[in-house]
Amino acid sequence: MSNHEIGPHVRGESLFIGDLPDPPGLLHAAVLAAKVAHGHIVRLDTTPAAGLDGVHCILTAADIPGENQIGGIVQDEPLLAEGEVHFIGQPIAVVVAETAQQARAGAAQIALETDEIPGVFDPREAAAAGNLLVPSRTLSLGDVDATWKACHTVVEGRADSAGQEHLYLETQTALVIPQEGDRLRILSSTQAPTAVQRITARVLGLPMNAIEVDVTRLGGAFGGKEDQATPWAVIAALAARALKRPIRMELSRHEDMVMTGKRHPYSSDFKIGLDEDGTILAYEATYYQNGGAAADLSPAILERSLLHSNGSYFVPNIRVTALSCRTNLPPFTAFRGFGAPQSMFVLESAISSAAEALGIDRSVIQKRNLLSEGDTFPYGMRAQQGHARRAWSEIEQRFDLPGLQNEVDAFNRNHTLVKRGIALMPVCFGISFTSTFLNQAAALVHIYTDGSVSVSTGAVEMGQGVNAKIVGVAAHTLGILRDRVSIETTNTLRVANTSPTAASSGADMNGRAAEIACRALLDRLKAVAADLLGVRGDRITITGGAIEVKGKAVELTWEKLVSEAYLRRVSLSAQAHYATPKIHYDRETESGEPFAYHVFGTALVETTVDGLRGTYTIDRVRVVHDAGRSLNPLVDMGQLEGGLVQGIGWMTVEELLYDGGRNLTDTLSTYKVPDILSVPEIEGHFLEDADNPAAVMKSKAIGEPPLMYGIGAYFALLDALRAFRPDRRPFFNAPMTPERVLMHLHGDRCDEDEIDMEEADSIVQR
Ligand code: LUZ
Ligand code: MOS
Repeated sequence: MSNHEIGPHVRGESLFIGDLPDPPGLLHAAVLAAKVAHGHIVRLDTTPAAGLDGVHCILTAADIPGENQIGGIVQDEPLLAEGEVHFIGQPIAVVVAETAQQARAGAAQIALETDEIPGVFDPREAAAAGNLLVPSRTLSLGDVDATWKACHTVVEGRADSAGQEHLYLETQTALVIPQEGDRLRILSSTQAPTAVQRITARVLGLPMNAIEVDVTRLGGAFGGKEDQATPWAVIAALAARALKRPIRMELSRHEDMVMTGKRHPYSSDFKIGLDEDGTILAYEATYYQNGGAAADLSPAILERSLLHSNGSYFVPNIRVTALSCRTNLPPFTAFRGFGAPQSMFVLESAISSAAEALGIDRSVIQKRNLLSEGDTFPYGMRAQQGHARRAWSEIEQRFDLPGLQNEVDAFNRNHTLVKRGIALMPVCFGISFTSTFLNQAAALVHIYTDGSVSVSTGAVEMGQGVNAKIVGVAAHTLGILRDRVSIETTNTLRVANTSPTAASSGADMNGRAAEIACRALLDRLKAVAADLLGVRGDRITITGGAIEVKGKAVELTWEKLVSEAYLRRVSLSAQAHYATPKIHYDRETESGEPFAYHVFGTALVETTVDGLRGTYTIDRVRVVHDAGRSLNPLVDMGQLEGGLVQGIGWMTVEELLYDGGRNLTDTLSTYKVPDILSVPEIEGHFLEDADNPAAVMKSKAIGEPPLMYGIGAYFALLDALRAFRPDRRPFFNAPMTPERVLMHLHGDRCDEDEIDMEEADSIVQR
């Protein structure tokens, strides 16, 4: 079975790290984690655990041979706490035992005393106390201050969105096998093999060439394994080094939910100014990002929030400020969308408030302000394709919006206990890592003497289908059938210095690297064929494994050609590197061209709300999405559907709750994700004739953008709520749980307790 085959995968035959047979001598590691959100460690006595059955050793910060530091962007995060703890779930000690059960039992016996210090959990409180993870940043275009007085209507308000648990099916896990000497082989469920390699080397005090990281596949990641797979692999490596035994480290679901970071909650203020007709003249926002106890990827996520503050719209005067606030919660981290969903929710909230104030439909404002070709983004880049408007018009053409609106209005007139709502949600998402240097990838391609092909790249397969896409690119480029190509594990010995598979760009960049390597091989093979056939190389084409001269089939086959090339001592291996061209960004001036291109699309969301129970269904979502020339329409439709449903979950039923620093939703019985029964009818269409010159085989990235269509679910629900209670102002506090629906419809206040709308909101109208 190869790494990209769907049949065996859906039959459950794929091997994840947890499925691999135990190597001889295997031991298991478990961690003792902090039980208070902020405190001084006053006693840490491991002796009660040391004598337990099966326990081999207990490691603390004092046993780290290199640096006790796992921070990536900012070096502010110890692997194991020393002196102080900063969040519940922070690893303090590691117990290694014969079984995972014994290791956990050992951790429970360690005598730990912590003197609690007051913690901070609210990002606005942290900001007020000057507790930021990195300095705040402001992005601006035009002159906001000078524009307010020219506006017909100015609305201010507040919008909050909660965090989100990744809930990848496979929890964080690693298996480390000591090799000769100091060398370690690490099997890790990570999106970032090189980060695991680099941080392990740093913590163990070894050179990177002593560490091999191998990744076969992940059981889901969604950003949760971009930075946060690392500590578990490093902990296992630390134990493997200390004991010279293979070590497994696997978080239980509960440990994973308690200890690992999630999507950042944001609390934001907005101010929007418009003309009478709904044209947005000015927009201002401040985002308070709840960063948790260490920087992790928060600074990059905050940057992406700023770069998506204008959503799919042209906003001529804009000023947005983002603060990454340090709190005593597990460091929040990458999650599909990477800060863009949060800032797009704020703008959509502002648009809703403005629509309310102007007495027009929010879709009028949305449509009027959509980006056109050549419009400037707040960071100075220009919109290169008019696909924001194209996708919106295609929604209008395909789905008869006025007809749907009439149907919904009629339904709402005829029903008192149940109401329907609709909303449109345009998405514009920039493709490329915002840290320019990460936009590079590499591939290593071998053709074996039987004509079969082996491709290694830096891309990690996490269920998103990147291997299926790269097989397609390699087979197409070489002109052979897909079944001749296999994709190998992602391995730091074969492909070095990999960027994380993230930012939706895995197939884009690694596919391009594979394409370049395959072209080099093809050129060498064509030269051999030209010589064999006595024709010029440019007359030869290879398609589906058949060789043709000027379109006519010849005797020579792919297999014979490869074998002949080998006999002539022609290299059948190629390595290639790809660096996304042109992109640049200047953080001093907050301007540049950070993205290779943008992905566009629009969703039309329909919902029905039960006004007695507060429950609702998301009935149907129809999407027109720009996938460029899709590399693999089946995979892309899967990403569209999966991303959409994950976004709907974030906006509706997934409610991450904390009591101080304690996660109250740390089990599957208290944290609800959409199940198959709650999935709406989904109708996805890809824009036709949307070739993208800026990516591999004219495709577009797809991993993240569809998540943001889910934001439409929140506003469709608000639309239905307005049909029940036109007297109540909309509130912007996601997720829109059934409890919040009930509070809005029947509570004393028009919002629920956390936000005082009357104080937070103000409308100035001339
Ligand atoms: N990761 C990252 C990402 O390091 N930089 C990014 O810009 C990004 N964007 C989306 C998802 N992950
Ligand atoms: Mo990501 S949010 O790891 O692309």
